[in-house]
Amino acid sequence: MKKFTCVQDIGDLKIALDEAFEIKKDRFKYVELGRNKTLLMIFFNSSLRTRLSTQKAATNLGMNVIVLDINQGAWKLETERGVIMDGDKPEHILEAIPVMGCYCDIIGVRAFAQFENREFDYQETIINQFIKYSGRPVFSMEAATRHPLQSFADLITIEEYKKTPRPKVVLTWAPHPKALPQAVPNSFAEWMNATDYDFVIAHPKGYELDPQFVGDAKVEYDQMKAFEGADFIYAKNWAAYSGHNYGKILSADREWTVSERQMAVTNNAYFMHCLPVRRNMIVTDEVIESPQSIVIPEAANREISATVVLKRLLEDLK
Ligand code: AN0
Ligand code: CP
Repeated sequence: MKKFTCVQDIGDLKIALDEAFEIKKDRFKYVELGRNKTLLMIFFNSSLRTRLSTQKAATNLGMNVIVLDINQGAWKLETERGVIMDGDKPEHILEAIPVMGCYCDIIGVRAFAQFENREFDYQETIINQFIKYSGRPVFSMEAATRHPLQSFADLITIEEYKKTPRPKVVLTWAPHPKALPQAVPNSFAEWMNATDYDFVIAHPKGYELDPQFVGDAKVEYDQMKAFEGADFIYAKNWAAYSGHNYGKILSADREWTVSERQMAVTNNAYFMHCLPVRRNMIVTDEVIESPQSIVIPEAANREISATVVLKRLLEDLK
């Protein structure tokens, strides 16, 4: 594997899952693979799980790790070409990226959507510059439109907990006080559409995701109807995608907060969320603390998805 930014990069999901379960049984099996190799993790945004699980994954493979928080101690980076740099940004990303490439073998990048310009975000301008100019294999630690390490961990988790070969999986929008990117729901939809699960997306009108991610999924505006008979509920907030509403909050309707009322009509569904989660906005205390909540094993699987991805990138290093 030369890069990891979307579901296509991982190839056959069955093979990827087999590899994940092999690594879960013995996470140090490939500890020799990363000897004297360096992972550089670049964060433009905050993180708890991605930072810790990816660093752990790298050490499982015997790698050295360097972490840089761009907003804490690095020079502020200009990202647009052609700008006269007389403002507050002392360095251009077009120098910074190849320099970063000099000090490592693999680069992970976290760069969220900025919600200023949909085209800039949806063209994946930042991570694509890393791919183009770093000279290193690059993987996404959540970019503007996708969070594939999360979706891979979600898939592993569903495979571990499912009781039928073709479970009903519902991605539901839930309210949140701040505008959040579409990366997690886009990516989750992309990965679910690559399986043969029964996949439904529920959200209020106006929250339609980019059709390229919705694919053939069923879209439901009635949350209770979507939840009927569900085996997995995957909650997430996102801001509007469409047109002039891009990046806006259109609803704060707490009727959409996942509670025992909606869970009661499911097939005793498991509750999932990528975390961090705002309790009693996205999900009630009762549901997230219930035995059906699998948010912690889901987070634990981030180490597994990251180990598989780094292993594959290491195997393809020249
Ligand atoms: C981020 C998001 O919604 O994309 C990261 C989730 C993994 N969440 C927040 O910023 C709260
Ligand atoms: N789920 C996830 O990516 O969490 P962090 O933002 O804490 O890394």
